[in-house]
Amino acid sequence: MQTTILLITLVLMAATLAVILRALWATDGPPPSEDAPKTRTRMIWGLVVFGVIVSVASLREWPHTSAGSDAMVVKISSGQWWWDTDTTEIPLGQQIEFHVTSEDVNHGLGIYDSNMRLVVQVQAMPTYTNKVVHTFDTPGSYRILCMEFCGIAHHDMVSEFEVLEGSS
Ligand SMILES: [Cu+2]
Repeated sequence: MQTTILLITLVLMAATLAVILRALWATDGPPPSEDAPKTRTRMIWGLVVFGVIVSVASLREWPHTSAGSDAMVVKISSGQWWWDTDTTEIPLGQQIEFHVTSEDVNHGLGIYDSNMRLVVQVQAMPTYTNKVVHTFDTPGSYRILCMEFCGIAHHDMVSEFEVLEGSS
């Protein structure tokens, strides 16, 4: 998936660069000053360097999508209007890779801590399994709420699990 996003971004960057080059080398308009070619070249290289820096900074492996080999997989399926998790106890400090899907319509998985602060979110989509990685560093009760209006009992899509110290 990351590779696909990277390739799409590079293609779009190339298209953007082509448009910029076309605009810079357009022959319409007032005659250019003598140092215009130098300025143009500097602008082009500046844009290329800027684009590469932005791409590298924003598209390298995202921490919430790359699980280590020792990550614990927790499967969560959903439907109108329920969540089904394959465990209700998650070990503290253990990297968790949530595999999230839906059996009917789109839902939004939101995991909230005991202060109702959102700590993880990902879309639950039919016929597709989204993955999101998180390591819980605070023990306690966590709630799963639906973040996308999915019908009359959307507000009832609530589930809970515990993050426990010393369990595995
Ligand atoms: Cu919902």
